[in-house]
Amino acid sequence: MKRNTFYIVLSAVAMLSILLSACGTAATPTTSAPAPATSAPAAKRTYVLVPKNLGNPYFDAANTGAQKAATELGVTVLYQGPTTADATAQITMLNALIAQKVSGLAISADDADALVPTGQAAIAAGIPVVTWDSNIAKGGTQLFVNQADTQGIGDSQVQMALQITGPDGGEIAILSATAQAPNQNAWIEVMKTDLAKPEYAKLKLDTIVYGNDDDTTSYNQALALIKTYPALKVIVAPTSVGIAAAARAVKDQNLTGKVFVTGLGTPNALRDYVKSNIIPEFALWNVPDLGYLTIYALDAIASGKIKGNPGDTFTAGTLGSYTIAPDNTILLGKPFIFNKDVIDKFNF
Ligand code: RAM
Repeated sequence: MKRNTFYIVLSAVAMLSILLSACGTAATPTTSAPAPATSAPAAKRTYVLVPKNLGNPYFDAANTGAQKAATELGVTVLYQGPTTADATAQITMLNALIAQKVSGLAISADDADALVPTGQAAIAAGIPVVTWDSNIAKGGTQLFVNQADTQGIGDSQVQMALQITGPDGGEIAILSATAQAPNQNAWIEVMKTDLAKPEYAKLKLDTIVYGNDDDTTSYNQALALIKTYPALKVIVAPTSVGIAAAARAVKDQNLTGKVFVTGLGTPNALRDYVKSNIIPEFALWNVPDLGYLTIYALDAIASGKIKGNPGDTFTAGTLGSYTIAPDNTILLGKPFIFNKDVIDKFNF
């Protein structure tokens, strides 16, 4: 791919298959909660945007978009999450929010299966549940707001790794978030399938390690990778916390130009590493827009405008109209590729 490539170009066929299969392993149910008999007026509706963890710039960026939507809709959006990306902590917090009878929950899940009963309990209590970024498995959510198609995100990770190594390939390692993370695990499955294809035969995956979306753990994991695999060429970190920590480890070890980093991350956190070529390129989507779309989707259900069923259409402010796909998902768009040519155009 050329350095000035901005969008990952997906073929019409790929897009169609994405729309049909959208979130892969994290498919959502076709059942929806009944809309509350009488919806509270907008001014009284309080939603909670729940990230995997607090202190993560990625989720903070989503919250800026969520707050913009809240202002436009005249609703309140609280931003509450566990301090670590831990499903047990997230469930405890969600149970408290259900007991408080908030008007709706927008969750980035720390575990696809563990959160199903919690999502079901909220829905049974008449509290609409929408997932975004990282999905809850069947039955635990009414709608998944997918940031970009799972296949496209996974493909982008191995494509970037090969561009960085060049055609001769070399050793790569994956530094992920948590071992239970629904979104990273779905992307890693795509990456493994891609790596088995002839076009990626020159890339050798040494290992997959987990930094738990914690900066220190991710940094230490990156150091361990560098030490354990002396021929390692690229650390692929499909997590905003992991990619920044891995780049810092490479810089601190004076390995710039020898070990490279790529993956998914936020432009502000990675700008310097892109310019120093530790991260020649990385991918992401418009995170503020993801938060914005999520709150519009949640409000459409909570206000009774839609039930959240496949085929339902709603308008998400300046992003326009969305129709819920047969698998109960909506798709924000395509991932972007960020490199030194374009990174200064972004500020989040
Ligand atoms: C981290 C989280 C999040 C993921 C981004 C790319 O912030 O794991 O779920 O989407 O990275």
